[in-house]
Amino acid sequence: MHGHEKAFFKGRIVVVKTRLILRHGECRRVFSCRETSEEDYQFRIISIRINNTKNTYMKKILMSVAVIGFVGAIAAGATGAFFSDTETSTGNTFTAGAIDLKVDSTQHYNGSVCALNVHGNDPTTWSWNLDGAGGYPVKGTPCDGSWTETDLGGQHFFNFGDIKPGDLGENTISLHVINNDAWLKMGIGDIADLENLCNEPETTVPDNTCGTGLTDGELGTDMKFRAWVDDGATDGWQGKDHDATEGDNIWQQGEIFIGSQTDGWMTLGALKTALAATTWSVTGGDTFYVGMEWTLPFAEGNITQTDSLGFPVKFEVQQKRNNPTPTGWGI
Ligand SMILES: [Ca+2]
Ligand SMILES: [Ca+2]
Ligand SMILES: [Ca+2]
Ligand SMILES: [Ca+2]
Repeated sequence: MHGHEKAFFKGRIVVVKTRLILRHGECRRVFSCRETSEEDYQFRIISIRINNTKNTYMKKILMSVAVIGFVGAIAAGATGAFFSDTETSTGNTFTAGAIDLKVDSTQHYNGSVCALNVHGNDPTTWSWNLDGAGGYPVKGTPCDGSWTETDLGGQHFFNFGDIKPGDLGENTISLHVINNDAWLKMGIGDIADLENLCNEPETTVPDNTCGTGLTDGELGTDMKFRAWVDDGATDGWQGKDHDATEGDNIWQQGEIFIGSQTDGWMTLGALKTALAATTWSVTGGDTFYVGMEWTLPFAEGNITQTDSLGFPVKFEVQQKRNNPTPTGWGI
């Protein structure tokens, strides 16, 4: 212990439990150093020996300890290793559901069906599958009242230019709501019941309304229509595999006519009113069938010659969720 300054320190000055991080090269030999990483040293002050340089050397030591402590504090802050954890939920998205109505139609006329590609190989050709009752329509001639599921554009449910007393037709309309439960309404738009011109047989009847007004024609009163929910022998929609009379173009007992008529037959104007008062509930994904039948009875005569009856057929759906009492229909 020769040369130790005992006037200031009795025995050894021992500084323990002081852990400091220093950059490489700043290690002092008065400390025992242990390499902890490629660049840093972690060490512990083991002892400070004091020789005979008295206060000057003691100050250096204390200064050195102070500097070491300062550097160590910075180093500890820069390389802190707190326990931590991070959790991330990716791909959060709101996507609006769809209420998209698709419509298809199968048309019957005097017992013949407007069918796809019945004759020839053109997959886009629709024609009557057989001669109709009374020889009309003619088998193989074009027709346009049937189509597959689509948004409506230029399709016509009814597009006949030569109907006569005794004619009978029907369209089965399939409605597909993609892909949510919905309220559904069917509507008849503005009706144009036109006279067009009064030919000699009409004036002979006589037809006393031979003007150009929207109600001067007689088909609006003489033609009869009826419509029904074509849900088959079992109420509701089980699919054709389970209820073959669903969407079969035929009214069966138990299928409900629109309106209050026992046999369903009424004028187009009356059907329009009845449909306006009717709202259906449709389950998303189900196919909802409506049958709509028409006839110009034999009893009606010459007063309807050359007359025409024009009208839009409309469908509208509204979402069912959060909408228990649908209002604001556009049709
Ligand atoms: Ca008239
Ligand atoms: Ca059914
Ligand atoms: Ca049916
Ligand atoms: Ca007329």
